[in-house]
Amino acid sequence: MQIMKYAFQQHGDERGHLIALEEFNDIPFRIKRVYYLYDTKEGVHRGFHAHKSLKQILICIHGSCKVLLDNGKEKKIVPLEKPYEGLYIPHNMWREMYDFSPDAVLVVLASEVYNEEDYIRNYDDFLTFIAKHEAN
Ligand code: T46
Repeated sequence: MQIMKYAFQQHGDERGHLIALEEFNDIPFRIKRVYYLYDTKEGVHRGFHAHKSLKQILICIHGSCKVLLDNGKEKKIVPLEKPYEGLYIPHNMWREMYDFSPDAVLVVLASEVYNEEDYIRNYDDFLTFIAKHEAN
């Protein structure tokens, strides 16, 4: 499984750093939604789903967390601990987020507005979905 982790351009000087993200230039899709997770309690695991068509970029802009990616055949754990790193998660990918530091702020840039119909929240359904997808 190929992990797509972006290292965004940092505009840094003696005052500090600034990162600017533009759709299609820095982010490979039109950004239709931004949401963020913060104050995640110790030991909590989130996610446990895949998306049928949604594409996202996850950026831990403060603190750190880990993301487990699973394409049904292979699993990879990706640490997110730098504000200039963005993890691309394509559709048809199971994800779990965990090991949040108490100060973690995880920002997500999404290619679509929120749609519960796009979620696959059962792991067996996910395996069935990708098997059908591959057959076509
Ligand atoms: C994902 C990972 C990285 C909304 O009303 N609008 C939204 O845009 C989102 C994302 C969520 N919600 C509601 C739905 C639930 O009642 O917020 C609540 C928590 O959502 P959820 O349990 O899906 O959160 P996570 O952390 O398990 O997953 C989220 C995203 O839902 C998901 O797309 O890839 O973050």
